[in-house]
Amino acid sequence: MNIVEALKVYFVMGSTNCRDLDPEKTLYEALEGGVTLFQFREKGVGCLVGQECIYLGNSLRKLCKEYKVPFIVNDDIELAIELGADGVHIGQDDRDPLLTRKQIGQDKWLGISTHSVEEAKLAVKDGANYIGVGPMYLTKTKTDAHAVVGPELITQIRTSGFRDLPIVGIGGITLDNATNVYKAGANGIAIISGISQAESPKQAAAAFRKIGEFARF
Ligand code: 3NM
Repeated sequence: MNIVEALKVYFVMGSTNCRDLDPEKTLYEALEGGVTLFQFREKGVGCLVGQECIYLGNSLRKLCKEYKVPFIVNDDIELAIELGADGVHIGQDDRDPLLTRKQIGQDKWLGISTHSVEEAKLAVKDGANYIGVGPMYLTKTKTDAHAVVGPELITQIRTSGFRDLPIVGIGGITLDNATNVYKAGANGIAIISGISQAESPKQAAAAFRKIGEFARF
């Protein structure tokens, strides 16, 4: 699958992000609703570790395969390889991008979180296939989130010579503000709580997808 198409509605989730539904059911609903990419991000207080994490990861990976939706793992290269992931996403402080590329190989997608034009430039130099830019808006999900950068930063990156770079906005994205992120120049939106905490993850995912089909830069 083309990465630009895949980024359109990028669902990010781990077991601690889910409320009423279990993670498998939440992802199932999100896939039914039309998310185009999934990132397994098993982080935070009470997250699964070891075999339990691998077990859940395998189950989520299988679900994505059924829906032909690419599967990305956050941060953990060994887990990504174990699960046969389509790519890895790393933050600024997580790990060395060049080493990560070496470990995952040329065929897998490498995503890097960025919070400034400088970080975006560096990520491209380090071989990122796409960058995450955030936080777009205030988020309660990531406790150590960077200060809000807003959709304007995406426009700034685009106009700094990165017209064709695959970019996804992340952080505090809701059905009310998602259009702004696409309009600023993003190829897609990455969402945790807007889908995982929704009363109906399926309906929320479908609504984000609908916005993604119509919003244009
Ligand atoms: N990364 P929600 S913000 C995982 O700014 C993550 O890089 C961010 O969760 C960044 O959609 C964020 O619930 C949390 O706001 C996104």
